[in-house]
Amino acid sequence: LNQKGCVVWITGLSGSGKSTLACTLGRELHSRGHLSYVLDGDNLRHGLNKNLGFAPEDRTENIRRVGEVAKLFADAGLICIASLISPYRKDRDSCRALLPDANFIEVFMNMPLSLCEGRDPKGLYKLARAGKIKGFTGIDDPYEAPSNCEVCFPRIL
Ligand code: GGZ
Repeated sequence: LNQKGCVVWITGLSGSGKSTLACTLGRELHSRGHLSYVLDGDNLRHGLNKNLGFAPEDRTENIRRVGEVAKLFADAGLICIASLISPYRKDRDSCRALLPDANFIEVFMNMPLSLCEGRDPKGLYKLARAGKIKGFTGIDDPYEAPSNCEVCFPRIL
């Protein structure tokens, strides 16, 4: 194995395609002989982060933990693909600060809210609009778009 570890951090709204990209990227890397591992926010909330909700301080702690774990994977030489809404810029920047400059690649799923809400694969936007989920990102909780991302889908900033 001759591979330098890094973190690919995928951020964006719920339903913007983060998990799909993470999975596709992992498969593509595998086919090219690279070891990778996907850390998916939604999955980690069933284990490592199951004591956390969606209040701002909980999201911050969620991102902090995943950033630290991602760094461990990168230190071990893997390409760690982290897929979380990670709505607050300061939290993403804290994760970036854990790694050498070239080893943190921030990927922004730049999808309009209308598109994500139109897809609504889990019906969560509908619940949020009905007031049955409070503090839903993009509805009544902010999403701070990156200003310093390395990659932007589908458009270059
Ligand atoms: C945002 C929420 C919320 C609220 C539940 N706000 O698209 P999903 O459903 O499958 O993935 C989303 C997931 C977000 O977890 P993250 O760990 O990525 O969030 S963060 O980075 O902000 O900590 C969504 C679901 O949880 N979900 N309630 N209120 N998304």
